[in-house]
Amino acid sequence: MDANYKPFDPHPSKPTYMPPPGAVDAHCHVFGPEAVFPYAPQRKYTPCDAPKQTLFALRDYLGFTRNVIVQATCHGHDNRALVDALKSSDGLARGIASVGPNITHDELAEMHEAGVRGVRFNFVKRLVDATPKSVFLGIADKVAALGWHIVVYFEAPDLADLTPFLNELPTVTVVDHMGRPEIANGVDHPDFRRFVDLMGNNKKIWSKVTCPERLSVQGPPFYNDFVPFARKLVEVYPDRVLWGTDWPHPNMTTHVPDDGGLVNIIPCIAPTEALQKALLVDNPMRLYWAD
Ligand code: 0GY
Repeated sequence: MDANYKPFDPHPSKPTYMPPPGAVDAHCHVFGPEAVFPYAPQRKYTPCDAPKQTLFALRDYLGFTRNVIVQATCHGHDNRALVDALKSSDGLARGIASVGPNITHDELAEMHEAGVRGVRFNFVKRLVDATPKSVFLGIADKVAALGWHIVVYFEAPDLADLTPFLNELPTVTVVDHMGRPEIANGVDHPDFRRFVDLMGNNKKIWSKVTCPERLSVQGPPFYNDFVPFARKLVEVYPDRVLWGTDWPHPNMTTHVPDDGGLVNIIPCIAPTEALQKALLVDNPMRLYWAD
């Protein structure tokens, strides 16, 4: 583990908000354990191990039923820890992999069998070396054939440049953490309006309304300044939003979030039972458990 790396909270609070039956944590990771699944040589950080057993125990403790596990950059294109977690989840976890341009149809089919339903394209410069868009488009065509979708991670200043690429993608595209808006600018800033408009213009684009702990300036326990951003997307596009813990919260520098506290924010961003059910159950089930 890196010297300045902050491990996840081993004893989160029990949330006071109870998610509806069948709720899905649609953004979380497994890390290692390093002794079994070593981190990638080209990684930009070395995390604290965060194994599948700890993730599944947290799922139950927080009142969730299912997980969508997203391949993190510290494991590069080596999806073994992810696939191992999916295989031992009794069908209660689906996965998003990270693959290179030489991935074969047979390798993708094997991952599909384990529960992978998409790939992630990462544009965040502190996490990965750049991949040419033509390479991503080639991968997109391969995974489209399996009915998978694409998850993209980028930061708000990159949205204008990326918009033509996002519109070119042949599949449903899920944007991580609302495209990382600059929360201090407020919800009406042109950068966030651009993102809201992108989802309005392209019905294949979904968003995760995630990561108050990364985006909020006010910080814990209520992350009040994050709420209007997430709530806007939930109310305008109720059938294209997903929620997740982001456990084990890699690369946090300001604080270690309390996962129970993060769950308690859900009714602030999705104020009705119908919106909560769409966000936590119907949307992720449609995208990840359709087959
Ligand atoms: C996240 C965010 C981060 C890390 C990764 O793949 C990753 O390493 O996604 C981050 O550092 O912002 O979604 O987990």
